[in-house]
Amino acid sequence: MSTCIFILNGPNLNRLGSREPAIYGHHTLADIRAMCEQRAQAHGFAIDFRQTNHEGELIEHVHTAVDAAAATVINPAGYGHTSIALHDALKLLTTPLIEVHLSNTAARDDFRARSLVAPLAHGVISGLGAMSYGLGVDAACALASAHASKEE
Ligand code: DHK
Repeated sequence: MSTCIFILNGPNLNRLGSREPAIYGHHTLADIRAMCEQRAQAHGFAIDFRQTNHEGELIEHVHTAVDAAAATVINPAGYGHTSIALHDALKLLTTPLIEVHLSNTAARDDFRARSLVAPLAHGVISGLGAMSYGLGVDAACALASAHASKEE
């Protein structure tokens, strides 16, 4: 079985740290990556952590996760609200999927209330800042282990 958790990040998340810190916090994406790596290691998993500002590239990353991930954590950022193509790509996954958001999207603009990813996810963690990722990794590792033992 794969022991790699894919953590995929959509547009503008490379600007974390300086991007609207009152909403997204002061942690950079590099900080979040290091935290996810530690967290996954504690569960016996490695991570493959990716970010892109391009929809097609995000879909390519999902395709790689389809072939190689034990589970996937995704912060689709703006594409989660708009991208049918991303939704279709995520449908290819046969391993667990967790959606994470730094901010509480339900408490923001109306256009952020709809997620095209959430109906495909095992769970959604939103509004806890960098902690959303940490909890997302914990959940992904637990679900990946459960999924692998079912497959045996
Ligand atoms: C990040 C974004 O870039 C927004 O487009 C989403 C999400 C919320 C977040 O909270 O992590 O609406």
